[in-house]
Amino acid sequence: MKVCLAVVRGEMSTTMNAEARLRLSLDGLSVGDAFGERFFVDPALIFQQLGHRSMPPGPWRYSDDTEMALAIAQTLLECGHVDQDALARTFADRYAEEPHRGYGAGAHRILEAIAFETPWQQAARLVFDGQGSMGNGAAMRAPVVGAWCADLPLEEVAQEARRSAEVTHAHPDGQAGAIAVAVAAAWAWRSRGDLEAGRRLIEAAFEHTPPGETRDGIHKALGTPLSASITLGMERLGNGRRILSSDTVPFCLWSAARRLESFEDAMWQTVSALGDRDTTCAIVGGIVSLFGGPGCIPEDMLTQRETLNWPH
Ligand code: R7I
Ligand code: MG
Repeated sequence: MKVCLAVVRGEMSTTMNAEARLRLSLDGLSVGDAFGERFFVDPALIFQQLGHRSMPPGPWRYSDDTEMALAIAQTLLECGHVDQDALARTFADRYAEEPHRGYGAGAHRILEAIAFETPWQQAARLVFDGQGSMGNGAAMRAPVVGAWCADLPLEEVAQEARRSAEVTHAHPDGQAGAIAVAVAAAWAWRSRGDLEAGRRLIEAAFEHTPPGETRDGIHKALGTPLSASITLGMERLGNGRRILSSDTVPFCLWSAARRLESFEDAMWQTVSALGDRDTTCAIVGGIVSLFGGPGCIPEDMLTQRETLNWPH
């Protein structure tokens, strides 16, 4: 098992600012997204590669998970907080420029409407009979919110995460997934170096997540030993197959908690559950990179990922 040596030696910089944390988490998220996505591209190779842990050939193209995380990162750097109008515009502009990044079915409709000047408050309710989406799309991009806010009280992290989610996910459970993931990401940063932090990360997320199916799933994750097999974890918690917050986020928190100290192990175990593998790997990568700190993402993974297209 490859362990990030900086973590073990306790040499991590304690002075990383919000922007540096944001970039670190964005790298973890986008490498996870692009890595996981490769295991959709060529199903015949999946089991061979998983068995031997042979890295899929590059370049690894990233998907909507990274696109939307980039939009949040852009907004945070330009506005200093989750400015929802600015975020909606950035989501829509990036979507209009590159709509073929594997967006969810509801997301296409919402982003297209925002691009054509429908206020985001209305656009987010255009799907699923006006209830809004409870897809995993607000959670998939939320690690960067946790990274930016990591030195604020967790209640404030949760509030910013909710604001980042509301722009596209009007359903409370879609928002709950973003809250859980952002809190876990902030927690991962704050507990770096503590090799017993895994279970407490899930507890912190549980404590701040509003009631609903996602929170119920996180409760189940708390009752699933971190030593249990990935197969058992996936059977109990889901693997994102339904693309919902509730069948994605609990598994991701559990998988991240299981291997906080090794980005690479975390990626292989998460992708081995298959399911919504770009998104599960994006969420886990965005969290685990904050625990591991600078240098924890193996260079051979980072260099395979397509260059991030954004102005910062
Ligand atoms: O949430 P969202 O942005 O999806 C993100 C996922 C990630 O896996 C990405 O990598 C990309 O593949 O998509 O997009 P939505 O379209 O809002 O939600 C995703 C899916 O969740 C939808 O297409 C539905 O299948 C399902 N879903 C729902 N199903 C029933 N009732 C979301 N909300 C509902 C619902 O209320
Ligand atoms: Mg995707």
